[in-house]
Amino acid sequence: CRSRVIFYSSSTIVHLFEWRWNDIAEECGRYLAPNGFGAVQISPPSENVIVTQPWRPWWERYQPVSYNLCSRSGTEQELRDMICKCNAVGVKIYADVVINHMCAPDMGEGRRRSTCGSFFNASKREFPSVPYTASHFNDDKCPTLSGNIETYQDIYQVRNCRLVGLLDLAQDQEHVRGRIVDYMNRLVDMGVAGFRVDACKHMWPEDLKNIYSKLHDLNATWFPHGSRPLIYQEVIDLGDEPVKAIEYSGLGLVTEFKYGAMLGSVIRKWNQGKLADLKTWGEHWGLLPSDEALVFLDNHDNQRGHGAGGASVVTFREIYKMAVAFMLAHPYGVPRLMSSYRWDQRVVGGKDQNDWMGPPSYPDGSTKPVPIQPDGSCGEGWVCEHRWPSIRNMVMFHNVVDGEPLANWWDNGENQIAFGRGNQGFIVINNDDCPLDVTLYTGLAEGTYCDVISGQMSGGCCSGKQLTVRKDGRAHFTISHSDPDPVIAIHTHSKL
Ligand code: QV4
Ligand code: CA
Repeated sequence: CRSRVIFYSSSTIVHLFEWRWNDIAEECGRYLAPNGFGAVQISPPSENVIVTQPWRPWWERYQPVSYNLCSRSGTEQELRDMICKCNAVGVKIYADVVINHMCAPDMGEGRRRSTCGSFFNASKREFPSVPYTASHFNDDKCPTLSGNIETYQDIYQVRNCRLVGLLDLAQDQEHVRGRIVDYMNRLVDMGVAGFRVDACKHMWPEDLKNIYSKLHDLNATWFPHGSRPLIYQEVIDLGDEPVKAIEYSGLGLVTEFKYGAMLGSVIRKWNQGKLADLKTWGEHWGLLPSDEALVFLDNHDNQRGHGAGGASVVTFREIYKMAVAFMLAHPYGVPRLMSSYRWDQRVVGGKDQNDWMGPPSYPDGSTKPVPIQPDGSCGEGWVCEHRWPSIRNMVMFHNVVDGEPLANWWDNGENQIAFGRGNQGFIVINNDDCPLDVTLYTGLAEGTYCDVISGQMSGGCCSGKQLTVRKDGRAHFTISHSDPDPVIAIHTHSKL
C-alpha cells in the first residue's frame, strides 16, 4: 500500500448548524482539513434574545439584541480560538450575520433575556450596547398598517417593513451602517474569511454595497495581503416576486434557492422529471451564472418547512446522498453542505409542530457537545451529514476535478446518467427502477479505480467496488436499483 500527497483547492462549505465554537475548532483539525473541506458556515455569533416560549428555539439566534459576541455556541474567547485553529489548518470561517433587523418588539426588556446579559428594551426599540434607539428603525418608511411585510409583491414593504415582526433597521442611516460595519470588521479582524448575510432581500442593494465597501481586507496573519471577504447573500428568488437575485449578484454571491428545489424535484421524479434532463443543468434552467451562485440542497430553514424551497427539497431524512453526489460532481456553483441535528417531526395539517426545536441541549438550555463515535459518526442527535463516508469522499472528488469541464455525458433517456470532469473524474448514477449495466467512455487513464461511494482508498488499498478503465478509456459499470447508494464515482486520486 502506498500513500499519496494530494494538492487541491477546496471550496466546499459545510454549515455546522448550531455547533459550539469548541466543537468546530476540533472538527477543523481532526476532520475537515484532512478531508478537503474548504470552509465552515457558523451560526450567528452575535448576542441574541433568549426565547423560552417555545423553549430555546434555534430561531432565537436570528433575533439579535447587540453585536457582542456571546451566544449558545460559546464566548468571544472561544470564537476567537476557533477561528484561529481553523485558519491554522486552512479551513475558512464564514459568519452568518443578521443585520436586517433586531429582535421582535414583544421580546421584553432587561439583562436576563439576552445571551451576554446586555440590557435592551424591545418595545421601546432601545439596544444601548450597540447603540440603537427608536430613530434607527424603518417604521416611518413602512407603508403597511401593521408595520409588517404583508405582501412580497411590493418591494418597499419587503425592504422597509418588519420581516415576521422583527424590528427593521434603517441601513440608509450612516449610524446604522457604521455599527454594522464595525461588527463585521471585528469579525474580519479576528480572522473570518467572509459572511453569509441573512435576509438580504429585505435590505436595499445600494445600502449593502455601501456596507461591503467599508469592510477591511482579510487578516494578513492567514490570508494574502489585499484579500477581500467572500460574501454570500441570502436572497430567496424562486422567480415569482419583484425582488430579484440579480439585483444582488454584482455585490457578492447569492444563495440559489432554485437549485435545491429543482434538483430535489428531479430526483423525486416529480412532474415527469428525470435525471436525463440534467444534461443541461445550470444557467439553462434559469439559474444564476455559475460563478455567482452559492448552491445547496437544503438549508437550516427549508429542511424544517421555514423559508422557501418547498416540499421537494431533500434532507438527511431521504435520498440525500445521491443528490449530494450529483451536486459535488457537477461544476455548477459553490457548494454548501448542511450538517444538521435530529428532531422529532410532528406534522399536523401539513406543518411540523416541532420546527422550532433547538439543538441537542441540557435542561439549562446550553448546547451539548458533539461526541464522535468510534465509527466516525456523531452521537447525541447530531446528524453530521458531512461525516457520512460517501459525502466526505465526494468533497475530495470535488477538489480533484476542480476547474475541469463537464465531459462525456451519457444517459439512458430516463434516470440513469453518467458524466466526467475533464479526464480527472467520472460519476455514474442509477435512479431508475431497473439495473444499470453499461460500458462507458470515462476519459480517465487506463487502470483500476476505487469507487469512493461504496468505499475508499486508504493507504493505497480500496475498501469498495473496483472499476477497470481499459486502454481505450472505457469501463464497465453495473449498479443495482436496489443498491442503497446507487452511485459509482471514481477519480484520478482513487486510482489503485
Ligand atoms: C411572530 C408572529 C408574527 C408577529 C410577531 C410579533 O408569527 O406574525 O408579527 O411574532 O412579535 C420567529 C417565529 C415567528 C415570530 C418571530 C418574531 O417563528 O413566528 O413572529 O420569530 O418573534 C428565522 C425563522 C423565523 C423566526 C426568525 C426570528 O425562520 O421563523 O421567526 O428566525 O427568530 C423569508 C425571508 C428570508 C428568511 C425566511 C425564513 O426572505 O430572509 O423567510 N430567512 C432568514 C433566515 C431565517 C431567519 C430569518 C431570515 C430572520 O435564514 O432562519 O428566520 O433572521 O423567506
Ligand atoms: Ca429591512
